[in-house]
Amino acid sequence: MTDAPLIPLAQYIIERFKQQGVKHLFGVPGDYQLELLDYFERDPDIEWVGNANELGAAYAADGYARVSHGMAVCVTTFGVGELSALGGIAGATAERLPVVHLVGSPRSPLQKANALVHHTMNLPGGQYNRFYKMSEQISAATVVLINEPDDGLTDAIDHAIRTCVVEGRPVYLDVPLDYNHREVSAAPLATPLPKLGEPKDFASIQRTLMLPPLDTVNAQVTDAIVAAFDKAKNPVILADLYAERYSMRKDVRALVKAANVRAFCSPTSKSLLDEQDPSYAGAYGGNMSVSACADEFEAADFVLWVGAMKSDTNTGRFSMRIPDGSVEMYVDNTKVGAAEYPGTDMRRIVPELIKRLAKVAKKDALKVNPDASLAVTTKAQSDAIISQEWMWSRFGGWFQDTDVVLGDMGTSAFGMIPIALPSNAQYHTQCMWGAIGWSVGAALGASLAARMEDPAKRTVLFVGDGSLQLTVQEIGTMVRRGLTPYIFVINNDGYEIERIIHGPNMKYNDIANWDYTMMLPLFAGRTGVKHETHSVKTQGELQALLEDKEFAKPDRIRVIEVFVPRGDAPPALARILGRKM
Ligand SMILES: Cc1ncc(C[n+]2csc(CCOP(=O)(O)OP(=O)(O)O)c2C)c(N)n1
Ligand SMILES: [Mg+2]
Repeated sequence: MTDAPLIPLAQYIIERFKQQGVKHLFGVPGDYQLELLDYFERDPDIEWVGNANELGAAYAADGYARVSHGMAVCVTTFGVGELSALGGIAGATAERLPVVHLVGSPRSPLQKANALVHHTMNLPGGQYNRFYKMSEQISAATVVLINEPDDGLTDAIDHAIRTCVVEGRPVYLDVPLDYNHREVSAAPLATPLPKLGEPKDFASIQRTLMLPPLDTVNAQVTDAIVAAFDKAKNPVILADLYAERYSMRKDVRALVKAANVRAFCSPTSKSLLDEQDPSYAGAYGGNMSVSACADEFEAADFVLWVGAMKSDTNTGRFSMRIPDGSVEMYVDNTKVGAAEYPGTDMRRIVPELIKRLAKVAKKDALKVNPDASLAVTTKAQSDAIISQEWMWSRFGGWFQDTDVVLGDMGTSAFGMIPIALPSNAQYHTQCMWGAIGWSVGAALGASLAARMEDPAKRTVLFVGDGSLQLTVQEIGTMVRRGLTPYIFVINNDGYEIERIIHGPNMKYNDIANWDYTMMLPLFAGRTGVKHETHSVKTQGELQALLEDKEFAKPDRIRVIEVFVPRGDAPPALARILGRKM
């Protein structure tokens, strides 16, 4: 151990990031972390993505974590920068995404002297604990290196990163400017930290609580699930958001195959299942669902709910109907009817279930309900205005197999719910936290992560005009990084979803009437970056664009402004609000 080389603390952090597969860092520079950024810039394996503001950086980290199924990093400067990021970090908390919020703070002697430096709030009684205390409320771990013993710095950094990936939630890590250059032992780097999605080791907790060994409990819960499934006449699987977050896409798809039953996703877990497979029965969200999908789900006598997420926006305002005796699976608990098995982990149980359910698989469950058509296939009428219902089903036919699709929180998120995606496409939305504007930053991060996997992957963003205006500047970052997403701006002259909820004619639901066709010329500026803009008002125009083979190639960044009328909303939204559109 003593022979291990010493390395600068900043380099230690970088090595831990790289071990987690991080290749890009989002953020905005500031004088309290410029020297930290030097280490990033010198490292050939990690790239700094300068964002336009910190909120955009936090959203980008969120999108990057979703698509890479790994950790992401948002770097900000003390006070002014970090507070700008907090909305995005809180969103990552609500949505369960592993984001490290790395903050550069003033040099330690200044902090120890409680000096009144810039970016502090100039309040009596201490300057330096205020910001991290704010972050503490939204972080799975808060590590402030100045509060750690000199020989505990690498342990503290490791604690932050381990917590981030094990909990799948954001952590806060504060590094005083001078600490970046402190020499620390590289020895701990030889022991990799867990990766996102690796099951927790509950063994010691079980021992402390004097519970039976986990293997015994897992076996018991597996038996109970198999028995309940076997007894059911019409069981279904509901694959939900936590299964997506814990990288269980392959497992849940295999589970559906093994059980040979109809399977549903939820509004927030779209694309987790193979939506082209005959087993796929739609996105079930209680009253929000297409009626054929709801009818089929509600006729089931047993639901195996994998990775349940019971928020209002995911359950059609708690209107899902789950039969008694159904099963809910989580990474730290399983419920079988009224019985609970704390500590049990779906990541360990599902692989077992795949083997066991295959033996009691249902024989004739895959009769496709002829009324359960998932996309409306009305033909385009060349001069007709574009209605929400027509538009979303039309997009459904345009997606390609490996597309990464994002929908912002306005009408877009609801429009996408019933649209069946290609087998390997990904869909992301932020319905739990529900911050408008999230998708623009997230599309930047998602696009970078998708490009790492396969440069030919398309990123497709649907964002309302109101949402776009919050975070539009990240389109500048996309241009700067040579990314080529499709940005569909749904122009309905304001906050339509709000108008439907309340105040259809109130001025507070109006927004500035931008000319969205000017965005790319503005953001591309004088760079010579290729870009393309379209503005479509009729079904015929949108249809022609979506049929154009050149348009389908993601070889440049594109903005497509789509005009839809005020007062129109996707049927899912009308249903959840209990109103007829
Ligand atoms: C950060 C944030 N601010 C405000 C809101 C409230 N809000 C929810 S949806 C919405 C309007 C979205 O309008 P737009 O993006 O144009 O979508 P549309 O419904 O018109 O398609 C607003 C203001 C929110 N969810 N998040
Ligand atoms: Mg709008």
